[in-house]
Amino acid sequence: MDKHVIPIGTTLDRFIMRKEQQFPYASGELSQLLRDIALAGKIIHREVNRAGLIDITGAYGSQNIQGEEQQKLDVVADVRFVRALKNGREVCGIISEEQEGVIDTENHDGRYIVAIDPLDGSSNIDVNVSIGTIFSIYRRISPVGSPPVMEDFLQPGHKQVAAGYVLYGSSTMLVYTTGYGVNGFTYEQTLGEFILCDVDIHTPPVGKIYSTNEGNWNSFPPQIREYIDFCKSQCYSSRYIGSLVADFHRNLFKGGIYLYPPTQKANNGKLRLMYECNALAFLVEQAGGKATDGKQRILDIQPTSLHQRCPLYIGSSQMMDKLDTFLQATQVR
Ligand code: P6P
Repeated sequence: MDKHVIPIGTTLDRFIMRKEQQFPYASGELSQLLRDIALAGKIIHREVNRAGLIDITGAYGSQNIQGEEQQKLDVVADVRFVRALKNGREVCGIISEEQEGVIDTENHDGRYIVAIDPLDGSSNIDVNVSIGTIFSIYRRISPVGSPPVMEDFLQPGHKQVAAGYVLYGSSTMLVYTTGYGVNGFTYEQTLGEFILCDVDIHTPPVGKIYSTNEGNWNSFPPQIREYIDFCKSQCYSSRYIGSLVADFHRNLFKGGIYLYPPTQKANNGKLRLMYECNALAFLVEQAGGKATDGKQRILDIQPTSLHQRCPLYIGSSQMMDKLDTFLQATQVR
């Protein structure tokens, strides 16, 4: 077997080690950071899977920076990931959907920063629908040895060195990229290991699924309504779980397109650039797909604030190209 081929069944630890051997300049810090994220994912897996058995479902009783009702598991996930990243010592700073400002880990020698949505889709927790963690990793810009600064975080998505998600579904999966393809690992809880199950994932260039909340139809831009009508004319299936990671993961494997356009409630879209859109855009491009905000590549957006939102159109390349013909069409009425 080609020594560069890493077989299905390989543990995440061994996969990371083998990949590191392919990049002699790698210092092992990013590898350790990925291990820290996987550890936190295992802990959240345990909490999510017993959520109904302990008093950990339901609202926490406070709101996050977005003004959204925090779920108890939201807060638990945020605490767990921040603690794992602090203890891992590779990360100098974190931004989280659940916290307003920059989290200084005090690891000022850490060379990386992390943007994270600790538990996306958390409103689905109480009804046992799949939820997920989304993460982006960047190299810091400020000097090693100093506290993190805002410019460390306000980097465009094309500067990511790694990104991925943990999907807590019928099985728990870790899917990530370091810019050299996308690989998927399933958590084998009896072993406590993430096991390689999907090697070098490529999303089909076309699919027959479109995902959007059609309850927002009346406030969708006309070009989006016309595109959705086109999807219906092609007899595509509408599949929308209301949990971004689950919707994205299904479309990644089956082919499809996910749309969160501007709406009356959210005139810049609902999803957050730094810890939702950028990570998924990096993944989908590595898998052969595309991601835009309707005007530009998500990964080219220059952030101006930590929690800024943007419209998100993401999925199979040919479906994204078709959408673009609708978005570019001048509306002659
Ligand atoms: P809506 C969950 O709150 C989330 O951020 C994503 O996981 C999901 O895709 C989206 O919002 C659902 O939003 O407005 O359709 O309920």
